[in-house]
Amino acid sequence: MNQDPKSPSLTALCGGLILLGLAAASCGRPAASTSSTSSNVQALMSARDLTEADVNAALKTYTPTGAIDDYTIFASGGHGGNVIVIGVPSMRILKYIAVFGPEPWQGYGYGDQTSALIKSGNNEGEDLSWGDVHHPALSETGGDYDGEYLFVNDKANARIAVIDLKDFATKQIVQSGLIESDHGGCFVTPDTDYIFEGSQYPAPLGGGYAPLSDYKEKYRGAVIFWKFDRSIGRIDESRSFAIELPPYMQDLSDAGKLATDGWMFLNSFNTEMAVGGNLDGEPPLESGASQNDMDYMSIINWRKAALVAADSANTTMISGLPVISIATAIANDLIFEVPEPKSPHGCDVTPDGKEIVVSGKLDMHATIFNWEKMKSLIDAKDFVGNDTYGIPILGFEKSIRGQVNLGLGPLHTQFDGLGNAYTSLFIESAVVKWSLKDLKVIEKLPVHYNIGHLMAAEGDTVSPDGKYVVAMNKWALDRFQPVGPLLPQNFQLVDIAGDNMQLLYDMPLPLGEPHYAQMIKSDKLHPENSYPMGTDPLMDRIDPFAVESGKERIERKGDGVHVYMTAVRSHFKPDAITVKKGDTVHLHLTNIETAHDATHGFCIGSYNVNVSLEPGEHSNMTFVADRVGVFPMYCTEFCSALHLEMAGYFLVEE
Ligand code: CUK
Ligand code: CUA
Repeated sequence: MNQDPKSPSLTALCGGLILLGLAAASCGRPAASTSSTSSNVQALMSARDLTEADVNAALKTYTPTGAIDDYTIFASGGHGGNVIVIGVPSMRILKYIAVFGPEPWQGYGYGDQTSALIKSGNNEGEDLSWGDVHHPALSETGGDYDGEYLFVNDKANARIAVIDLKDFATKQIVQSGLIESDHGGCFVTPDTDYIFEGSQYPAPLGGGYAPLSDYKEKYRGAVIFWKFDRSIGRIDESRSFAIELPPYMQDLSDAGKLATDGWMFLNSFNTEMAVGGNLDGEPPLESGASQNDMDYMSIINWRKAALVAADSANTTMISGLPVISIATAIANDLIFEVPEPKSPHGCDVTPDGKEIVVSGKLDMHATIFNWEKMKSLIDAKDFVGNDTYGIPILGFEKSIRGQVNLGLGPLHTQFDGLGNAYTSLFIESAVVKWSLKDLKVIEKLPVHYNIGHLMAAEGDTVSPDGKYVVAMNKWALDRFQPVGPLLPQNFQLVDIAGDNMQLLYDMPLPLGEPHYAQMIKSDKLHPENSYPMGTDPLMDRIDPFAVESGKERIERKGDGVHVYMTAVRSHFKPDAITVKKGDTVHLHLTNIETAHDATHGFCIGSYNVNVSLEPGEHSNMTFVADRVGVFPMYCTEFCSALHLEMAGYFLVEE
């Protein structure tokens, strides 16, 4: 239970309740009885063993029925391969956005279009059905979230997905084949010209075999700059490029903004270039990779690199991408390195773009790199040496403004726009607030437990909102009732508006590990209520097989039986379909509803046919009727009073 000596008095709390009651009356709900509120609250508090701080937290998060959350979180679903949409401060889950794997309840990965989408991010011939989402990035205009698009990476398979926030649906998955895993992505440039995807574990670029003994010669990292074409809402692979990197393990990156616009910063660990081999008496990878006191942050001039890449004489095509070699990058002053303390993880550019905060898992400090200092070293070609691959190295002491001792296991940093920074302490299980002005620690708040990332409201923009931080904790021991050996993840909502950080709410998240999230003002999001009739959401166009009301039919053609169907409350038309064994069946189904939320599902049991259609949406399903029988087909959404009657038969005769 919270015991916060600074919590407001009960009188003030009741004042808050009265205000809530009055506000409620204006939206049609009964006003709280002011005379008895105080004693009612007292009774509730003692019955539930709540402190004043608890009630205070409850008042700050409780969101009455019909009220909308001020902020919306887009959180990675980790190895669930999806994105979770959450309201703040209520912490109510609003949606799962299917991305890298099938989501049966949305019919995602079952119809022709979304099945092809999942497979489209696959250059190696394996049918991937999952992804490991780490870093969602909202599209930006002028360094602020604009609410139009969301990008996420799949670390395991080195893929990037584009989600349109017009309908909260995945539109595109790209995989270059250049790299085998990614982690430094997604991060966007301030106007979303490019989406970065930095590799994590080095491998031969473009695939292929090389023994670990050839690691330093043949293994490489890379950062891919995917060109985003906002006019079509898709990545333009033909205008994307990459830069080859040394075989360090690249980690997080961030785009410069304002003062650092045009540059990017990319951490690395394992500059030792250890490769493991513990069964053969070699040091295990993790200790081999933790020998050096310093690793390197790469400093990359992406804007100039885009110009260099535009001339094909400067690049080599690998896996369909023009790649700038390390040597060409050095020759064109595109890449520099600066030492950074031991096994760094987080890399966060301050809102004014003037500094980069880096923290190392094995170092208790945050290091504040100063752009003015680094830029003058770069301009003066004042280097302390070169790495194994010839990349110029800036002096550490000359590049930093200072360091601040934060505690054990500092990982990621966010900002409130008031000159404060908030850093997650993984080992210490705390959020530490510190001042960017004087690099002094202000306050620590314990969290439960093992916090990875944290996110602040509009926290990655040029103008963070402050107000809230969410601690994304990986362990949830003793926070919720036990549900077996595996507990949920724990998102903890923290109020940062006052002088002291106040823990408001624990939210269990029973899904794959959500690494990162971004939090945007809800009023920046303008999703649509329905689709233009017959829309294929993936292509953003009227599907050529879209079916109009009155034009339903069954046609036998050279490539099989085409069934043109509509769905509307409460029937499918046609509702009886007979085909012959061995027929290829093409079901073309349009939901001809126009009302918001009037969704219909469609399934044929035993044939693995399952789609979900929002109003106006069209889907195509292709399958072979290879089994004789009578197969009920029905609507899977309780859409109307006669929902159970929204059914029919799919018959396969000999
Ligand atoms: S990472 Cu998971 S806690 Cu992939 Cu951004 Cu740091
Ligand atoms: Cu349509 Cu139930």
